[in-house]
Amino acid sequence: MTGITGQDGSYLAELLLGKGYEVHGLVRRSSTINRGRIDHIDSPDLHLHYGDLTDGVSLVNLIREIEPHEVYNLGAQSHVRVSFDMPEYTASTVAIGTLRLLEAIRELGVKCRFYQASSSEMFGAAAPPQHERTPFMPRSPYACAKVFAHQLCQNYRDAYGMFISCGILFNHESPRRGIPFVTRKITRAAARIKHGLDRRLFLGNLEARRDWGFAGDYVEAMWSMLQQDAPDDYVIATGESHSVREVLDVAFGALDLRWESHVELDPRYLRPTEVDHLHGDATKARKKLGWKPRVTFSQLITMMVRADEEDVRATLTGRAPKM
Ligand code: NAP
Ligand code: G4F
Repeated sequence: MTGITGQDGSYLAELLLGKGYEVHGLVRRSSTINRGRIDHIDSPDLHLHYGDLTDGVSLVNLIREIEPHEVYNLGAQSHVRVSFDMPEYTASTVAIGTLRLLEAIRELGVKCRFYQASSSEMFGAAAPPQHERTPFMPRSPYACAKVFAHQLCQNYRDAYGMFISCGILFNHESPRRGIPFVTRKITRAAARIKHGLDRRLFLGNLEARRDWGFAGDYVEAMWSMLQQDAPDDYVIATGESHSVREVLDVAFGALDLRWESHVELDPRYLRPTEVDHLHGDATKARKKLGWKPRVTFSQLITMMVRADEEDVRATLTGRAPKM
């Protein structure tokens, strides 16, 4: 698995270990250890290996050594706003990183099933609701790179008969979501404001609408895609969309706060091109995979607020916050 230290990777690792898998995760070298999301996993079946999606040699060596039965490609520079500042690096991890990994598998002749983390961002400006046949109209370097990776996967499936399935996942969140993403930025700020650690929250476009689900539900769909008789592509979404403003309503409301007293607009968080409205139609996944989301929008945001409150309490009492 690439991206094991990320939000989705941590939930997927738990799911696979629970099913009796031996899990091998690729981790990047960094000057500090960055494994907060998987530190709690205590299993002899979890193995971590240094590697990087920008380093083809490391991918070849790992595929040769591990000979995996299933590969989940979750690693990415996954922040859309940052992709405008670092387009080349984003393309190198997201687009060419996928190519490097597929080529390693193909060149070594390893027979495995491959899951590609495609994204609803690929739909960009396409009118909602978006489904598997909706044309891609990407609006950021990140989305362009995901379109490249997605179409490359489809090409390798057709050209070489590889078992490659792409999950076109709409936004999914959790208490493990990275702090720079809007839901977590809001739930964390609300908790910190409630307990006196912060006073203000700076945000960009409050009108953008997303189809937000719970990451724990979404990793089940990833696994399920690789258990089918044939590879295919699936949209994974809740079928409901909400605005950033509504996230503020639920998060601050859960703490009896008025967000209007704390939120300020900061143009730094606006994007050169925005995706206004993502709203997925996951009918195919429901029919073919039997997949449906369990956690509702307000349950999700409230769950995140409660977890962030727990972290604030830990900070205030001198314990280490979980995330
Ligand atoms: P995330 O929390 O940002 O995690 C990204 C993971 O990729 C981290 O483990 C990160 O490692 C790793 N990574 C970054 N650059 C890398 C590189 N050069 N080489 C190897 N690994 C690298 O993302 P996520 O939310 O779990 O999303 C997982 C995947 O699904 C991503 O591909 C994302 O683009 C895609 N996706 C996400 C959503 C969503 O709403 N969450 C929706 C659709 C698609 P570090 O921990 O070392 O940074
Ligand atoms: O939380 P976001 O940064 O998520 P975004 O851009 O939708 O991307 C996420 O979901 C994609 C799936 O559709 C993934 F592929 C991708 O990897 C990532 O996980 O922003 C959501 C919305 C945007 O419209 C943004 O403009 O919130 C708006 N927003 C308003 N203020 C903000 C902010 N976003 C961020 N990150 N920070 C703000 O201050």
